[in-house]
Amino acid sequence: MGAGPDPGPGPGSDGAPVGRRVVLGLLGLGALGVVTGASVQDGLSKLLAPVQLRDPTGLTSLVPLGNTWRYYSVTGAVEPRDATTYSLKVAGLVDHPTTYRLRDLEALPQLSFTDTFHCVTGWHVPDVPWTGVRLSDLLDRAAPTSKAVGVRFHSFDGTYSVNMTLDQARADDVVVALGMYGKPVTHDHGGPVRIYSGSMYGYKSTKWLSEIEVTDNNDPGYWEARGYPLDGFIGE
Ligand SMILES: Nc1nc2c(c(=O)[nH]1)N[C@H]1C(S)=C(S)[C@@H](COP(=O)(O)O)O[C@H]1N2
Ligand SMILES: [Mo]
Repeated sequence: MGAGPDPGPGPGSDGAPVGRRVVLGLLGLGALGVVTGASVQDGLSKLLAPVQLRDPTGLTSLVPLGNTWRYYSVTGAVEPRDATTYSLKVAGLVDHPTTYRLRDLEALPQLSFTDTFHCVTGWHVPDVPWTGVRLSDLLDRAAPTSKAVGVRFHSFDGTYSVNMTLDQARADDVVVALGMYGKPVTHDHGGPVRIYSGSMYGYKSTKWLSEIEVTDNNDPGYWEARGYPLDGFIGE
């Protein structure tokens, strides 16, 4: 796979849809990455993030970046938060609403496991080690009321949100992740705290997590309102 010649004149050449032109251009960039090494590929995958956002068809997933991360954000620059500025609210239909600082979350029992990350647009990253607090532990501590049926995750990017049913949110492989690859979750990956849901596609894993709101509904979140399935289970 490489920066092959343009398919040439023909009906598709002038009238090619924008998406196809973008992909052809990116194939050239991908070949450059293969020649010049992984660090260039990392840089490229960051550069490609905004392109991906304008690519609802997922065609840019065909770009030969290998099994590597794409950094996604539906907003522009997100202001970083750290141990002094970060907090996570667990609120809504609960008996014990709580606000956790980073050190509070770090003091809770941590779960570690390794899993393959799947974006619904086709790329995946094998063997990602995660560490975090089981969401079910935080929900137990908050004590949802009898009217609670859903959970809405909010992001301090101010825009992104995700729904899970309360039952889905209580699954063993849904973590409030503090660590990734044995280190704190980086800002680009949604740190200092993001969700990771092992059974679901990446869009269910809210980055820059600011609030876990227990609700009486399962209203769609950001991508769920834009056509991604409300139940984001991998393979369905
Ligand atoms: N706040 C926020 N969280 C988000 C997204 C986003 O755009 N904003 N994108 C989602 C999607 S579609 C995927 S595949 C993963 C990508 O995670 P990464 O950026 O760490 O690679 O984040 C998910 N969480
Ligand atoms: Mo995704």
